[in-house]
Amino acid sequence: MNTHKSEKLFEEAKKFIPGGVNSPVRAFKSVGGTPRFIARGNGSKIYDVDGNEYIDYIGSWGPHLFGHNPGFITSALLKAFENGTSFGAPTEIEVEMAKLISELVPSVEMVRMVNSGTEATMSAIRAARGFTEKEKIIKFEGCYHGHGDFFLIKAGSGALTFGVPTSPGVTKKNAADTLVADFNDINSVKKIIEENKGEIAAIIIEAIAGNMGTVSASDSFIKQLRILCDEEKIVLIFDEVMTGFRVAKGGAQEVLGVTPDISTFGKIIGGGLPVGAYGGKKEIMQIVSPSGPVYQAGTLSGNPLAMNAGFAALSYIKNNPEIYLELEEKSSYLENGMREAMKYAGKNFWINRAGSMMTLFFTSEEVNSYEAAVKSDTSLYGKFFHEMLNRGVYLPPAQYEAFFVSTAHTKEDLDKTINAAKESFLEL
Ligand code: KE4
Repeated sequence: MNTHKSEKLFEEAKKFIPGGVNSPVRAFKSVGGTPRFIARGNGSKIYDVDGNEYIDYIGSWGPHLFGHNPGFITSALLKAFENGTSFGAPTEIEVEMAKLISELVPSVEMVRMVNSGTEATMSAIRAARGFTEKEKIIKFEGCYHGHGDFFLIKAGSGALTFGVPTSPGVTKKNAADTLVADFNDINSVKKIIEENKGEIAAIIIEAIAGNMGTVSASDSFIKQLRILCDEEKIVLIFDEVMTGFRVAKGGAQEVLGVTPDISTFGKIIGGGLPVGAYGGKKEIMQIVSPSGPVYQAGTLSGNPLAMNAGFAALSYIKNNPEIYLELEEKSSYLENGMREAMKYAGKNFWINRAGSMMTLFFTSEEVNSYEAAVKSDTSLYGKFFHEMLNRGVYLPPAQYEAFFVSTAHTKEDLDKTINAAKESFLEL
């Protein structure tokens, strides 16, 4: 496969951009090789600068539920564009967007738009601290909530991939207020709460985690977590930046049947443009400026371009809820095909799937916790990744990520992927 132009661009990029990329996980560091510089995307495909075509399972790390450049989003964007890009003043589309999010996710009585998932989670924590007048938070090892200082403690995603789950630059004082529990282990949460009685403002969780790879909270764990938060007057925050509108129309909270106090969103709600949001109980959200004293602001928050793209995406979901049946059918077909491919090649790796997000862990043991996830053989993953890439299938360049099926993926794409996996497993 010719990657000459990508190689040249990567050398150039590294002179001016840290690691040559604007987000670490894109650099192929944990799998090695040259990251592909992408020229364009269309439907389920992306094309690199050397003209190579790939079936895309990253989908920009989650936003592209409908694949690249779906017509209904592109046309909404172009129409919005003619009226101007941003005014720094309220617009009607922001009201429509807030109402639609609230309609699709009933626990969200009030919502504030921001520009990234990180902004959403940071702001949700600040609101919870302001509302409870308590300072400490609990997160879970392996969960990733963006790059806010107090989240980069035993974090997942790229932080885990690069072996710096606790990042330099995060002060000890900042880290001291972030307590870390074990995912799916309710006793680890109870222990922390007992040791910090009356001091915990919020617990934030990816209820269906995607950033240690895909690992879902167990039914009993997440239900006990809800009870604990009620008993201890702790704000329960579901980070649905990845799972929101991905695993179901109502997100992880619909799948698990547990209602958080605040939810955070990103990715899909931007229709491919930069957006984040946090929202939940009115009594909590009212505390956010200017209705309350908790300050949070953003120049481009709720900008008309991102709002029109996001509104088109969420309206499509509202008017076509059957897409989740289609996504389930395609994703289970792919999962079963991958299992068949492994059997054919005499391999026995673990797959976790939640709707149209899934992860192939290079371990034979069940993965229902962070400890189990990190037993994966990341170098074997790297070999598999390149075998698939060379066969035109673009998976995440890191073991501790989820990959995504979109409505744009065709049966032909899935069959090609399964065949590529069969051949790739035989090379391991
Ligand atoms: P952003 O700030 O990257 O928009 O969102 C941060 C974030 C928050 N919460 C969850 C559950 C997330 O998955 C993310 C971001 N996800 C990663 C992929 N694992 C983004 C990809 C990247 O870092 O380049």
